[in-house]
Amino acid sequence: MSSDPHDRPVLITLHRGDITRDGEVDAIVNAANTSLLGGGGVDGAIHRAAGKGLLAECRDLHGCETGDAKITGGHDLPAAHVIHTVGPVWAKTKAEEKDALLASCYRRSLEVLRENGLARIAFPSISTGVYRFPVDRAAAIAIRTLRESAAELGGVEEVRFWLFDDATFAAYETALAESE
Ligand code: AR6
Repeated sequence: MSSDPHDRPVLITLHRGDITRDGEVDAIVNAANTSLLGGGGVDGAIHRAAGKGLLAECRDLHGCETGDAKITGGHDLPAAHVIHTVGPVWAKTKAEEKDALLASCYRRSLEVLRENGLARIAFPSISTGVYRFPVDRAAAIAIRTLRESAAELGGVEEVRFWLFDDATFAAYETALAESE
């Protein structure tokens, strides 16, 4: 057995509730849209809790492509940073691009985390709300991509999921159990 921490699978934990209240990670991830100027769902909750300073900082980012991620400060949030990523809209994405674009959100979020010297991150269930990506499929992609990307990048100490409802929690529980 090796004692190199990079050889160990990243710690992934599942939580019920509101991601905006998590002050124990370095960054929370926002399931944003390409404008980065706010919206409903978790995006709306993050902007409400972070205050107007977040919107002002987002304006200077000039949007974000689907599958990419950009970082800001956390402003009034307990977490110091927000990583904004844009998931695919299920109905508007070509069949062969759906899974890859969702995987890219998780991979790019971890890359941005590590590029900024950060180690602990919390995610919502990207694309499975308004964007209607099927949650079982999304959960499997999320867990697999995070395990692979964390192993490649190194230095990721903790990945948390904040899941809002029973069906979403159950989907991630199954995906996590199947990945172990
Ligand atoms: N904490 C954790 N999870 C939450 C929270 C919260 N405070 N609020 C909602 N969820 P969605 P998407 C869950 O629609 O599908 C926005 O308008 C929610 O129950 O927020 O990627 C953006 O501006 C669901 O399980 O994100 C975009 O236009 C999950 O978070 C669009 O929605 C994701 O649902 C993005 O759609």
